[in-house]
Amino acid sequence: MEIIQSAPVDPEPHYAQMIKADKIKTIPIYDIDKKNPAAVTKAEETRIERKGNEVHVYGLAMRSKFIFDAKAKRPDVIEVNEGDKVFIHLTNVDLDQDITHGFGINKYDLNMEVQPGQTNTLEFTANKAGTFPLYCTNFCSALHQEMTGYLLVKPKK
Ligand SMILES: [Cu+2]
Repeated sequence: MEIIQSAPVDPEPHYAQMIKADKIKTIPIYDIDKKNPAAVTKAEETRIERKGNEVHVYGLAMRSKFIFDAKAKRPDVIEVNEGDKVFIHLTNVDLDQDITHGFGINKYDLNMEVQPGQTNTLEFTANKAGTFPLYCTNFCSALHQEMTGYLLVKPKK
């Protein structure tokens, strides 16, 4: 076979190949990992909890938004203080086999994947004050680029 064009586009899965359909044996739907104590399955369960200088975010990733705290005025915003230790527990409630979400904060050099049904945790210290956009880093649907939010880090006085 002749390769017509090849380009690196990682991590977005734009490469395509042809294969006979009967060769593919897939798992059509995954389950939510309910054994993970940080898992949340509904918007009502999302929340941001402070314990001293630790902030735990129990959020959802779904096409095409993040919900960190459904009760907040801006459910897609995480607000912390400079110096806080931040734990972002994100559950992907899109259960179709090919809907992997990502979570990235560019200025903090952070990125993680969250597979369908998985709860994954990202831990970091908010050592830079400011407003930082966050976004889904895996192509998940036509509205993928709408899957965004903000990390707000209040400066120390
Ligand atoms: Cu996504």
